[in-house]
Amino acid sequence: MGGIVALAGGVGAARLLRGLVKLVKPEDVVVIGNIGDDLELFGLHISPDLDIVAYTLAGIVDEERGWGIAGDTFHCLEMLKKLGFEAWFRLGDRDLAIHIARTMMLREGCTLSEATRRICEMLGIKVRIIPVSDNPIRTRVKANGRFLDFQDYFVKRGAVDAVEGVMFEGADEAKPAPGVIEAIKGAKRIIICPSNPILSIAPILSVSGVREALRGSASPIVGVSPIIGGRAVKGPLVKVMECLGMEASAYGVANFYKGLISHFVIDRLDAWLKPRIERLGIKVIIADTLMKSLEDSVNLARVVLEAD
Ligand code: FO1
Repeated sequence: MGGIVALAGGVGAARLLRGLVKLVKPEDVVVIGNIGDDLELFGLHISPDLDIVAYTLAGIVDEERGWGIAGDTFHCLEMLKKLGFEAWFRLGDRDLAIHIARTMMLREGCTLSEATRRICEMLGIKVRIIPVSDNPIRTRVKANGRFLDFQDYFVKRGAVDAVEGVMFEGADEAKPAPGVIEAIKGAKRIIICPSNPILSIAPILSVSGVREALRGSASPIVGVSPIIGGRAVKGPLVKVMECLGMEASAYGVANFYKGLISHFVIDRLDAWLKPRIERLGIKVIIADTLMKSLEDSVNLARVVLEAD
């Protein structure tokens, strides 16, 4: 019997996963994480989406922000600012320790997936979190006629720009990290978390062999809509979809995953879209998809596990 595989971006994915591990053994869950948001700052390798999932599962995430470590301080960053360095990416002191540890492991010759496995072990996480690739993939967002690094677009500029295109630099050469394809092939259920399909899930799908392995799977592939009532729970998804000429709705997300997912969980507010989504050949499950409390996460995870 295979396990459960989840394709994951950041906060939305982490919130679903914290519910999932209350219903199934964490050892049976493999998370395939997005690395398109990774960046290098102060000589350190930062993997925001892998960390958001890891901190959430370790129970140390800053719940309000959804990223970073609860109760963290920012002394190091403040000092760097005094020294004249840019401090737009809010790296807390404890968070920095993780980036230092990861960077040291990478310098010693570890792959990103090995470093991630070791960090997860140190944090007591039993879920296996695998970056989709050990090769770098960098999401670049085209705005005002030029490509910006993802975090420049997202954090530094506050995602205010009209998006003219998105590319995943390095994706053509990237190979799936060890365990990624095997996990998909052996999975009894695959979840596409409520993450941004264009900025968080597409970089995962862009790695050679991933899409094919998903298409070849006979198990249910259950997507969860990150859009509720025409609004993204977090981030610039609606604006990005509109800019790229897509319908910014749960239907638009389902259409993006057409041919890939067997089931799609949409919010009650979007129940009216069910017939249209079903015409895409996708089974639709209507549920409460907003995850504020742990109970919300568990309830949504149950819906995802029971979809058939
Ligand atoms: N998001 C922000 O909006 N502002 C930040 O300053 C910021 C810092 C940060 C530091 C570490 C980390 O792991 C994540 C951080 N994030 C921050 C979140 C992150 O950049 C995005 O939410 C993801 O890349 C999108 O999934």
